[in-house]
Amino acid sequence: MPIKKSSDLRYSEVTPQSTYLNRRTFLSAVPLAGAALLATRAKAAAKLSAIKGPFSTDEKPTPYQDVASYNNFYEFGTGKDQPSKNANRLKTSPWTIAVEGAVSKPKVFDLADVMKMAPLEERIYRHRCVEAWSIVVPWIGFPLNVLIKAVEPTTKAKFVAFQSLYDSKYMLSERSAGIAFPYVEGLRMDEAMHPLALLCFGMYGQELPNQDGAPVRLVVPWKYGFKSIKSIVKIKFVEKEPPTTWNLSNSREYGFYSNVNPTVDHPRWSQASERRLGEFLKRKTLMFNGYADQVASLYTGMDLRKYY
Ligand SMILES: Nc1nc2c(c(=O)[nH]1)N[C@H]1C(S)=C(S)[C@@H](COP(=O)(O)O)O[C@H]1N2
Ligand SMILES: [Mo]
Repeated sequence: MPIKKSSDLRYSEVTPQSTYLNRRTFLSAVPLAGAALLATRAKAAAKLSAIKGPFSTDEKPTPYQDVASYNNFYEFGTGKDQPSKNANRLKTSPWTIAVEGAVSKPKVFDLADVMKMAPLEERIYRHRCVEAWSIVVPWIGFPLNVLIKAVEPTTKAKFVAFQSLYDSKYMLSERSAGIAFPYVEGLRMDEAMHPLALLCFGMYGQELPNQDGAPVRLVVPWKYGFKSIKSIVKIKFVEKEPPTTWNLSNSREYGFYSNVNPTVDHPRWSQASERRLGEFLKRKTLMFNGYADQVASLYTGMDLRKYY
């Protein structure tokens, strides 16, 4: 028997009409349900004020709608449209970040205390995914080095390892996502201390929406997007280069450094150009995503083909 394509199915065959009618009655009879939903949305969009920070590009920010609906956040789905549909399951408060390892002052911080460590800045950064799309986002946060200095790393701290929240109750299984969880990332100590590396709590004048990594994420603008780990719960200072999720998943395609580099192609596609979300024509990808003046010196003497 030929299998019907879903587009051939009429609505009445998918949902029995009685259910459909009941649902309509339910919705109109219980306006409070709608009000509660709106309240949740309003909370997710709480305002976050910030002073203007350094390093902002004068390029036009990508429309908020694109940045909040075209995402990579595999814990909530592997399709770009899925995180914005599923990440409302994430409970972002209370939230703590455990900072540990090679530091004199390890501590489990409440997010609110971290957010008070320095004035919040708005920084408009370019952000480029390894999949050759890019966005321009007015992020809100402060340099990651503020938090690092507060815990006083010891001489053994050569790298920083980051870990995202993972809860199998409402996130994808490793099997369905195709990557290992919890999501982990890492930076060399000098990269993490670089003033461009942002500990980020918001965007477009508001708290981060869950799909963009609420309540706290990294933004490392000279590296491919996957280094910018979302929904961070743990930061550990270590002596050796820590494992990173995409390198674990496919080490030939994704290295530890992952600096944006138009001259080193991904094994399956060119990295020479990119498509800015909301635009039609492709644009050239810039070395270190346009931040070479700031960060190139971190890599002098390194073969960036070998350390991709
Ligand atoms: N925890 C977690 N962090 C993550 C990811 C993820 O799947 N899980 N995806 C990464 C990738 S591949 C990209 S491109 C950026 C996307 O950030 P955005 O959705 O805010 O644009 O988040 C990065 N951080
Ligand atoms: Mo990405």
